[in-house]
Amino acid sequence: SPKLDFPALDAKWRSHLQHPPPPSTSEDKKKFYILSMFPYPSGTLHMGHLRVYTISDTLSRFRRMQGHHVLHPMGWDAFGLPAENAAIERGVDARLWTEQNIAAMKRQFEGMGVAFDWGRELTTCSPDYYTHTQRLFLKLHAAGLAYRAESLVNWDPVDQTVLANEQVSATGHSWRSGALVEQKLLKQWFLKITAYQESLLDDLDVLKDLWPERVRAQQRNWIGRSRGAEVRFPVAVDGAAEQTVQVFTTRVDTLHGAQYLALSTSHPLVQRLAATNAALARFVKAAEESKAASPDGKAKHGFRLPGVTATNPLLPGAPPLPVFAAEYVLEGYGEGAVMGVPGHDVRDAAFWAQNCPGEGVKTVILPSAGAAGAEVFTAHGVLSGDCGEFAGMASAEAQKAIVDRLGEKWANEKTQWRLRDWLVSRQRYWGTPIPMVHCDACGVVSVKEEDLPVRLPEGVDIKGRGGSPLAAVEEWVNTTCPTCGGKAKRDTDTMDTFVDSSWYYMRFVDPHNEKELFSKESTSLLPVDLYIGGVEHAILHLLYSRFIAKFLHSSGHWPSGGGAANAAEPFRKLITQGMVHGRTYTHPSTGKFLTPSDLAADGTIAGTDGVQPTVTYEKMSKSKHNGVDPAATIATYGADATRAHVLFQAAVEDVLEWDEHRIVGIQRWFGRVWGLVSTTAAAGEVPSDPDAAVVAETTAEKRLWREVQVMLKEVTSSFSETYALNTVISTLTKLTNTLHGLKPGAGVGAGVRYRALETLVHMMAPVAPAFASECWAVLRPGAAPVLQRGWPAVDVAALEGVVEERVRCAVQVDGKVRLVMEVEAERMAAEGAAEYVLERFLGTREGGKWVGGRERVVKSVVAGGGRVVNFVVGK
Ligand code: ANZ
Ligand code: ZN
Repeated sequence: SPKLDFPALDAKWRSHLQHPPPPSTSEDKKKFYILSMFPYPSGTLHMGHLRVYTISDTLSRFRRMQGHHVLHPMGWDAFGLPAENAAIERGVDARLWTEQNIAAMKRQFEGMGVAFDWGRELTTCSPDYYTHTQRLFLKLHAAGLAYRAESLVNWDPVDQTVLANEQVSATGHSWRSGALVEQKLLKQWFLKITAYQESLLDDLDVLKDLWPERVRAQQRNWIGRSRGAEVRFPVAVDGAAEQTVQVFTTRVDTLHGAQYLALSTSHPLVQRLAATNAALARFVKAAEESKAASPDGKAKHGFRLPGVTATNPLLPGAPPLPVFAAEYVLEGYGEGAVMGVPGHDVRDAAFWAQNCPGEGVKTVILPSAGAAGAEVFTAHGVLSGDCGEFAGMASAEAQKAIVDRLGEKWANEKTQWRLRDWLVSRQRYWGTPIPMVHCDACGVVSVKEEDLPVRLPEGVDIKGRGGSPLAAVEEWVNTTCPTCGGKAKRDTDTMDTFVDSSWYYMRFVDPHNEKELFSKESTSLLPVDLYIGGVEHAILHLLYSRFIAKFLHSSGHWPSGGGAANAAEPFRKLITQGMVHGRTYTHPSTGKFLTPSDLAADGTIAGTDGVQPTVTYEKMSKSKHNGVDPAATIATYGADATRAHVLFQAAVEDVLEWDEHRIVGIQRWFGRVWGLVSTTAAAGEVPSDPDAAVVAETTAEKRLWREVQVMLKEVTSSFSETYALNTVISTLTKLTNTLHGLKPGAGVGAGVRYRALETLVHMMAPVAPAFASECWAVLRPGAAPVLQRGWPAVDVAALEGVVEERVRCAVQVDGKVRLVMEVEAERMAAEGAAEYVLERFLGTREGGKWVGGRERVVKSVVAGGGRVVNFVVGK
């Protein structure tokens, strides 16, 4: 058969593959919206991109063949730091830099054989897009969900500039000036994501079995609902009762065991006392400085507030409790105050042991009534006999009873959330301008919708500008107030790029709409049916998107919200693809990472006498010299083999260890398929009516056709339900081997064999579109291309049709029947049938008696189509 040049095949089929037929608009087609997270235009596609877009392209081709109206768009997450840094460091224009990168990456996409709906392309840094990001901001503002508040930023006192967290070193110094970074209060914009905290948490249930459990758990934690109580403790300073300190606790059932109060170093009481107590002031300062340092040991640092005591409101007559300032109490959570219960909380126990050594520990919760108390028993249980009227109550019951008993004055139930509002102001240049102006007379005023977009000024030299670079662009900053027409100034911050990406998947349904984010009618394409991307976005991007989707639903922009059962969730099914790790060579004794040129041709380390390098697979990085350029792999092996390799090497959610040598396995497979296709065509075996129903006559034909149907069913389910794409490849190679192994006299006629081969090519098409198209053109000259054909339907009759599963086999030893056994028919038709029967026979009493050991069999004969096997035994 003629040899195939795979890169040439890519080129031959490229234009056909890149322009899939436009989705038919017929009503009966079900839509399928498949989306892979859009990339940052860094300029080069890396292995992670190759992997994610291979998955989404394969699945979108499958869905198209299945007859869905497929939406598979692509865009660019194009605002953000790298362009800004290029502008600052190299003086290049951020927009130009971004546009060039986009053009380069588009060319690389073409080489990958992926088909996107380029007609829907969007770029977040384009005014066509960000005008609507600004519109979204105005809508949030009008709904009371965007507000300004003071918040701390990292401030570089030398460069006079705000720094992003990632620009502050581990020791708290500026990456540029080296100055110790200060915290400075700035008024900044927040989006009120907490208004949706309840549904963001509860609707995670809707996503059960659709999103990876790990991602749901991370979101649940991040939102962090804690049900508990607030309890108020009367506090006396130097014997004078003066105020109450409120704590938040999830375990009010342990109140009898409270032995101290602990306050955060920024608690008003601590701050007040520190003003007149130098030692306390030093403790507070040290605690603030150690914030950046490692949290180990921090849990135990405490400072007893002299002369301060607290009374347990439940036990007014009991001895008063000491009060501490403590590092482990967080200022931003609950009340910034904790009731310490050493008997039932691990951190409290450690703190108590360090700060009040030798003092006893109260145990007030027992594992069960009458049981002995355990050391630091943290679970729920039963209240001990020391708990007065509550003794014997279960924790949950006691929590209610104690809050009731304390009454409104001393306690109330309280649900606490960990989620904080979303700080979206960035003191940066390359982002969506915040569409607000500041007027001395009117205050903060929103830009009128009809005046959008607030254009980002371009051609600005932002080199060396501190703070918000936009603040220095005077002709841009100075404007008129939309309300009074007087002089006003624009807000000079830009939005967090996560705002841009929080709604892009909705823009794709109506990307050219100039008037609104998207029309109501176009939302029938929502939600995204399948979203594929990196697990690093498990929290922020996915949570922000869920928030914005819920907002746009409740504000009437997405009226259906995807139907009642969907709860306005933007991404129905989520696949988080694993990372691609590179083959990494290290010197076994020095630990140095080796470059390819450090290795000799035989794989040992060059310049040594045969020292073997250590080989591991690790995250690709320049310093490890283990990066692989997908474009180079594609140029060598072709896009299809590269795609099949990517899919075959690991399950989609697992780490993929990139070992290019293994592509030969895929090449060999393709070669076999090509051999089958070309010999079939050459032998003139193409039936006159290739679409006629398959009629399998012989048992061998029935068996083969049935196997094809079993595989078709499996592959279909892998493409549409389980997403086990690596098993698709192994199933298809298995079928290839079956077809390859068919012997001329095995009872399978040309007709059935042809149809089996054709089904194989069909199933390969989503994975290897160019190669399958070529095979199809050979098998069916003149017919419509395979990618435009429907997905084959499973021949249910063949699947369920009776093919003998088990046959009775007479086992002879030296010509005498010694046992009749039931064996699997399929095994008897395959190679190794005699070994299979012998194995089974030796496991029986007769086998032991008449043969004994395997080594005694000198010859075996399978006869009667597997119904008789004779073993000749040596003397
Ligand atoms: C007494 C107690 C006894 C607690 C016990 C736990 C176990 P979650 O579940 O994360 O919401 N806490 C409250 N505010 C705090 C703060 N600002 N900084 C550090 N810790 C704080 O945690 C709630 C629990 O964390 C609260 O319940 C409180 O300790 C502590 F056997 O109160 B607990
Ligand atoms: Zn005004």
